[in-house]
Amino acid sequence: MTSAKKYNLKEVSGNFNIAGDFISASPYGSGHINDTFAVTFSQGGANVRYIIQRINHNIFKNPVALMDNIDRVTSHIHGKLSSSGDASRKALSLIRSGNGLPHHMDREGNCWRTYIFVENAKTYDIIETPEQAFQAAKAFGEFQRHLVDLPGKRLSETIPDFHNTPKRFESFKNTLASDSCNRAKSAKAEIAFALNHENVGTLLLNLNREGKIPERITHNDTKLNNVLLDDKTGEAVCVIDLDTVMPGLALYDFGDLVRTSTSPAAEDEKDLGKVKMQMHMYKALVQGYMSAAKDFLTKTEVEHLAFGGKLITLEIGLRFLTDYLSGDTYFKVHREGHNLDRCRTQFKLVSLIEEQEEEMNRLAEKI
Ligand code: ADP
Ligand code: GN1
Ligand code: MG
Repeated sequence: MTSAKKYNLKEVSGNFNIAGDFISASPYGSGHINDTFAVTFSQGGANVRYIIQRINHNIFKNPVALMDNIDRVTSHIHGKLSSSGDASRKALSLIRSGNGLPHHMDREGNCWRTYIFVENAKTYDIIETPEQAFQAAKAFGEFQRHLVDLPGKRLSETIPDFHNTPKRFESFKNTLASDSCNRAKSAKAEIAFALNHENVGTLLLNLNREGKIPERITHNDTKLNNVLLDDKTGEAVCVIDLDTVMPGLALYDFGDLVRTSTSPAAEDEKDLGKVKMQMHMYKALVQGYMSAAKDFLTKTEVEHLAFGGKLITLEIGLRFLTDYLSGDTYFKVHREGHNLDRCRTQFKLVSLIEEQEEEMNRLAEKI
């Protein structure tokens, strides 16, 4: 979590078109990348909340291009939702800065943005019910469907090669070769696991090159806690965390749902016995995703749903391992060995997916 004292949130929020008086700001959520604050304003006697975020510009090198992506994507989706009730809950709504931009750049070079706070809904770090899995997968499928006809130029790649697994392997191997923090000795089993799985990284990219899997506009960070579920109905309300919305493969999105919504264990659980690939959750994911995406997915995409889960779980595990070896410079960490713990849960899940991959494939065929 980020200290609210480090930044003057009253001053930052004063740069956005928010009516009323600033009341308070506090760090919010459990994201690994940006600094997120819930900010409360008093408007005509009522307290109204906003989400204000400082974009991590060490990771996102061009926050202005990133905000242009988000502006285009959210406007397009709002256009589609405008006839359907409360659109401001169903897609993120940007509040513009005083000079009409979707962001505010402060004197220190920090790029800030503000969203309407989606109330009466929350994110879950750990999956609890198959209904949640269904809802999350349906929401990300619908998100992809809404963007099939986004007009204008190709979206900017906010992090180039984000899901290029072979490149992730390359950078892992370079980090391992230098072992600048002398940590490789404490991760021998994980390093061996990674090196044994390098061949997994190429299949989808090859299918894409062969024209069997198309490039689409995808979310690319579809972990369970990037979708808000309604407190009362449990239905998915709104897909959030749009920093990585850019050209990608549909299976990356489905894959990250498998990674984060089949196991009842936390991403950083130390007891690996708790990590499970629960088939009933997987089934709910396939049903939810297909309910929204079946009309546009190709046969080859549908045939590789389980593979997408294995690939993305491996890739994120590899990224945690690489960050552990390089001294924890990318993901926020809250304890010693945090990234290594995260890596271990991911690799355990990869093994469990491998054991059940055929059954997972058979299940997807039937839906
Ligand atoms: P990060 O990139 O660091 O993961 P997110 O954009 O996912 O940051 O935001 C972090 C958390 O803040 C989310 O998991 C969610 O709980 C909350 N959040 C983000 N945007 C909103 C919003 N518009 N309304 C309510 N909660 C939000
Ligand atoms: C980060 O931003 P957040 O916390 O939703 C990361 C994802 C990883 C995820 C692992 C931009 O997601 O790629 O899968 O952590 N986001 C970025 O939990 O690197
Ligand atoms: Mg997030």
